[in-house]
Amino acid sequence: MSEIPKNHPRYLSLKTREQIAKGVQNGLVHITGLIAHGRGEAFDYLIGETTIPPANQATQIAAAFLLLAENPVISINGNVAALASEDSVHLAQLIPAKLEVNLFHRTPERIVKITGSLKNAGARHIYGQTGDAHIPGLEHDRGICDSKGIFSADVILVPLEDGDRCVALKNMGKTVITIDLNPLSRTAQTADVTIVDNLIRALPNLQNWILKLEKHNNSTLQSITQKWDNIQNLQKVREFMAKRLNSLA
Ligand code: PTJ
Repeated sequence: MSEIPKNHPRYLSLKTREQIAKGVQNGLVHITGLIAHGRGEAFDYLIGETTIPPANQATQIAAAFLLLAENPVISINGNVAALASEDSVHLAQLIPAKLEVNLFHRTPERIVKITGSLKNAGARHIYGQTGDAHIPGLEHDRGICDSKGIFSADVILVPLEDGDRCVALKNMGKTVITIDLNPLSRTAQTADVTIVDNLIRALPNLQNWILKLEKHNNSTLQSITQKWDNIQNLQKVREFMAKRLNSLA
C-alpha cells in the first residue's frame, strides 16, 4: 500500500479507501465491497463528508432503541470489519450488545478472518460462525444466523446492508437500524432508523449518544423513540443534499 501524506487534503478519504483495498487483499472484504464503498464515497461527497443534523438525530434515536433492547445485536460484514472492527467492538461493549458475523458472500474463510479481526479488537464471543438458524425468506447462505444472536434479536444494527435482508429482518418483527450513506437505498427506506452517515463517523457518534442516554430511564427513552418518523428524517436528508447541490451549482 502506498503511504498517504498526512497533509493531503483528502487524507481521511484516501486512508479509508486503502483500508478497504487492504481488506480485499487480506480476505476480509469481498471484491464487490469495493463497489459498495465507492457508492458510499459518492453519497458522502454529497453531504460534505460530515455528520449532518438529520443523521445526528437518527443516531440519537438509534442509541435509545439499542439501550431499550432486550437482545440487541450488531451485524458485521466484511466492509464493517475492515473499516471499523474496533469501533464495533467498543460499541457492543458499551450497549452491551452481541456481535454476529452475517455475510452476503459467505465463505468459511471469510467468517474466520472477520471473526479474527473482531477478536483482535477485543471481542470475546462472536455469533454467526456456524449458524444454527435461518432468516425466513432469504435463500442460500445469506440467511444463516445464530438462534441466540440475530434470530432472536429484538433490535439489530445492520450497517451497509442489502435491501433483501433488511426486509426479511423487518418481516421477523425486529427493529432494524441501519447506517447507509445512500438515503435512496431499499435498506434506507425499509429500516426503522436510517443513519445517513459514514460508518467511520457514525459508530463513534453512536458511542457518544449511548454514553449520554444511558443515564435516562426507560420511560424517557421510550418517549424519544415513540416520536420518531424515519421517512420524514430521510426527507430532511434529501432536502439537505438538494440544497447543498444547489448552493454549489
Ligand atoms: O461482506 P459481505 O459479503 O456481507 O458484503 C458486504 C457488501 C457491502 C458488499 C454487500 O452488503 C453489498 O453489496 O451491499 P450494497 O447492496 O452495495 O449496499 C451497501 C450500501 O452501503 C450502499 O448503499 C452504500 O452507499 C453504503 N455504504 C458504503 N460504504 C459506506 C456506506 N454507508 C456508510 N458508510 C460507509 N463507509
